[in-house]
Amino acid sequence: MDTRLQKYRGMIFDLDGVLVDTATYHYLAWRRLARELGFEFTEGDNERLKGVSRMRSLEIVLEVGGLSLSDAEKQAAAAKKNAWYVEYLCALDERALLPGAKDYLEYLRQDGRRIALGSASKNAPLILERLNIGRFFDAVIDGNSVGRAKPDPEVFLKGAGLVSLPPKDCAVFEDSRAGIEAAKRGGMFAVGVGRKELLPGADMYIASLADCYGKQKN
Ligand code: B16
Ligand code: MG
Repeated sequence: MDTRLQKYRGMIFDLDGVLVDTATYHYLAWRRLARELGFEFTEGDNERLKGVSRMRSLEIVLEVGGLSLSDAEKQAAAAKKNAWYVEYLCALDERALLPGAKDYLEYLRQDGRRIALGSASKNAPLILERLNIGRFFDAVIDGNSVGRAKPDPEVFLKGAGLVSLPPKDCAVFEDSRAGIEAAKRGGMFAVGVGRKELLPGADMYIASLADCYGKQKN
């Protein structure tokens, strides 16, 4: 087992990119919107949207297309994209869980750790239900419950508060730069899920939660 994680009593997980791969569905919906607006949106462009709120994502998409919309048009475009995204989410099931996610959550529960979700997504409750993993979480903080987006630490500080632990006793698992920055600003241990070059500033790096689980078993 990795001794660096053993001492944290609270584990806070980002959702998209850590527990589940929904980036593909976000991509399909943003690309559909871009095409309707008359431009192409590539998978490379989509990388810029990871961990970013829905409205900020729309601004990035519009920047790629060189378009500007009024506030009312932006609201309508974001709602349209979300309706398509939610439609795609209906195809989601446990197979979309990333390697090690369910095993590691099960291990942590049995070990008596407190577990929170800290996601920017307003669709987090639906995704947890589709993946059948809601029972693992003592607290769920998502895009519906925070006012300030990552890299503001609000989402993780609320998570620590809801599991009644000080930030220094919590480890955060994140796949986005903004999320790593939020965890550090909140005074937590930051585990980068992904490559060090893409996620500067984390305290340790893993390729997926399978790395933690494998080490826990040995
Ligand atoms: P929604 P996370 C984030 O989730 C996604 O990474 C990001 O691409 C998305 O724009 C954001 O949620 C908002 O999602 O439109 O469903 O509210 O990584 O913070 O779990
Ligand atoms: Mg993420």
